[in-house]
Amino acid sequence: MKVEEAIVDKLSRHFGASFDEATKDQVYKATAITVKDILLAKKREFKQANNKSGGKRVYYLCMEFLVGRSLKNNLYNLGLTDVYKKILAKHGYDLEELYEMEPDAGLGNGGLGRLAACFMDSLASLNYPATGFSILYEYGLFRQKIVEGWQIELPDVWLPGGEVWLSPRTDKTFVVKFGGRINETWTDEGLVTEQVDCEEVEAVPYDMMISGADSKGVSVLRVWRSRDIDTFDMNSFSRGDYARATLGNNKAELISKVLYPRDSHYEGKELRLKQQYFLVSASAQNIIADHMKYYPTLDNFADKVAIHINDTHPAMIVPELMRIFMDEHHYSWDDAFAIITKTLAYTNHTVLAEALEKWPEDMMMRLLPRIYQIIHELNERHCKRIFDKFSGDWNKCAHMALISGGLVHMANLSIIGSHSVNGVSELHSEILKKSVFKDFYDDTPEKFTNVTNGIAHRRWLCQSNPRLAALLDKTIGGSYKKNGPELIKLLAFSNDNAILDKLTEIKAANKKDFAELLYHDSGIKLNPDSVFDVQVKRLHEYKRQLLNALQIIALYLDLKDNPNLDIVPQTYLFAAKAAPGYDRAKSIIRLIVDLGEEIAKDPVISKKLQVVFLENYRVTMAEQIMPASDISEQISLAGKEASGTGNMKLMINGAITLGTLDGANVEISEAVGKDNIYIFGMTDKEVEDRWRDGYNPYKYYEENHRLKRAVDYLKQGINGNDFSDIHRYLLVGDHGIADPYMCLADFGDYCRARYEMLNDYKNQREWAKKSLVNIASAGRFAADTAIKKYADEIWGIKPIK
Ligand code: T68
Repeated sequence: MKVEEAIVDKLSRHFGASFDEATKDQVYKATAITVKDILLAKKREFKQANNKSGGKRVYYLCMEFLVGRSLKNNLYNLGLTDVYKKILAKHGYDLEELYEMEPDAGLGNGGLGRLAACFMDSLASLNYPATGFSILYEYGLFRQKIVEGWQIELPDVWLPGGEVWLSPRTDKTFVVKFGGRINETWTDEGLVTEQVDCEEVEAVPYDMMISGADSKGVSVLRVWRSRDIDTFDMNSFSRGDYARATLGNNKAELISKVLYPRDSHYEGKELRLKQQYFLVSASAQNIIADHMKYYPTLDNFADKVAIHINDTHPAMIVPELMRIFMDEHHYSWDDAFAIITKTLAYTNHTVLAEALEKWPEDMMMRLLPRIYQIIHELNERHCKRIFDKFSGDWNKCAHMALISGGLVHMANLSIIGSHSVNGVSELHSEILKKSVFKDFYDDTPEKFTNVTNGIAHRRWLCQSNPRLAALLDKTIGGSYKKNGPELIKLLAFSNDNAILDKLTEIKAANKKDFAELLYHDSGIKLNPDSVFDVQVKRLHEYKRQLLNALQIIALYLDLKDNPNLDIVPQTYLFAAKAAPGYDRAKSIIRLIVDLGEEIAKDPVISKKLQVVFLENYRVTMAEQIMPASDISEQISLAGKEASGTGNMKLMINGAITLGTLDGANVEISEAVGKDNIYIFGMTDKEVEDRWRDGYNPYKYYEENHRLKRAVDYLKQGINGNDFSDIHRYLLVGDHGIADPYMCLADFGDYCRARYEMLNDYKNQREWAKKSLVNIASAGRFAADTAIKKYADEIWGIKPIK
């Protein structure tokens, strides 16, 4: 069926409407359904080709996939944007406006979830057979509203509008068991282990298809929704107690109700543990059932299947596969373990101690008795081996144990269950080997490797910055779309003034667009002629939005002293969600909002300095802001940010990094060279030394007059609000050590680097040249590069021909 007919057909069948009668929302949905149909057909062909080749497949397990919008991405990747644009225009619809009808699929918190989504895109574009597994959260990450400076969380109702992309597969459900007890009986077939008297929850899969770009590939994202099996209590019903009759229903359905909104922090809630096991068990059963459809045995499982544990959240895949191999397929412990470890690989995404997951032993014993038994046995065997190998080193045993201090250590479980362990930037992977997982590295150095993160450059450059993409196409040809590193060809134009001026024009046009969009959406007016300095990411102390705020306060006070100060007009754009229970993060948001409002009240200073906190940061907003940014703030305390991916998205859009030597900033710096990035602050090694020698923030405060003034201003009240809690936090420690992320220690050098940067900004040609070098050097951070490395060195999968 032709596209036009297909849309007409969907409108009529789903909404009983013609183009003339339909609402814009209905036209969006009908359009999306036709695209989904194309994707389904494409997926079928791709799957058949893979079945024919008998190739290995990767399954990517992740509690979050921050997909964002799908219509634009899929049309682009299918090469159908223009076709759809024309047809819709014929009926009076602007495709760009239809894109706006789609809610973001916010099934993730931040970098980790977005990385998973970028990887699905690359896998499909490179023709690798891949399935992502996750949970169909009814409510994604909360919507953020700012009321009088405070963050308020509202539910994110994304399914109306988002569900058009999902295909329910009610024929492929699995049962997941919780609680009860374990029965072991001897029968003619040997020992039978069963979980009885337990709660059974049905896992119903919904598939979302993600098309590759200019390829035959389609990735499947399969998300599980929980459903009660005994949906109806007949006894209650016949007594007339209708509410109770459906009560069970709600309990099971709670599992997939809502995404936990804490990033970089371990959440020890029973429901979270249930979510994790729900994902793991449904996915493991699905993977094994698929395998058994084609092969009569699990002996070749590791040759046909690679499973990725994305952060420790799905770590229970290790005992769950052991359970299925042993209890259902009668493998011996050793045979099962050998196959399973060959199948599994694990990526760590954080070194923050508070983020490392440790589940209470008793909770796991009660909720997942069989899984607990298996982990217990894994632990016994593992500890014995370590004890023998390191001749009775109890310390090592204690560090490496799966169970210790009444807690189950999920990172340790992930490492011993996997054949590969990687960090997400070179620096981060080194830190894992040297400190966080040092004992494991001493034990099995061959497991440890690095794969630096990457971004879906077609989404973050070609789709979100069409002006820049058009210039690139004209200047270096379009091959960089397939092969990101070819962006380097742009370097040949670094002295071409016509190209440099064009880059400046494009940035100016993007800034103007963003300013208009913001004015339209929220009434906030930006000065597009100022430098756009952007810090957009989750709010966390270690990311140091507070350091940025302090620097702004210092500048503001300078301007109060001397309103005629000759500076480049500056617009600071912040956007960040704070985890709901994270009070410090919320009070930093409030500080930024109040600071912005106070400055805005000053008619003179506000012409040179503006601070805006953008509400409800999400993928779609990121796509709008990245192309309009001049300065990319990547200022985490060295050693804390595992990689960062916003740094790569900003770079590829021509923003220049102001950053510490942390995470992937180190590699960005190597890629662009020191003239094209502004690095400041302590290195991770210096941070360590500073702690060891005794860190005293007071010293920096006393020594730096501007810093002292800025910090003290917190106590004076900003926009009528008191921030002495932050003042205390920085100088004496508010419930803990003072200035735990060393904002004061890095303040001076941060201001120095920024001063140089703004000075250089005045020479727009030179600035454009730096921008060009950044764009040209960003190709190595294409997610395709990372995926090829995972495929070749970790998963052992091949593209389907
Ligand atoms: C991020 N981690 C890293 N975690 O902070 C970032 N955590 O440096 C890195 O670039 C990115 O992962 C991709 O590797 C996260 O985003 C979470 O979102 C998270 C969520 C739940 C629990 C723990």
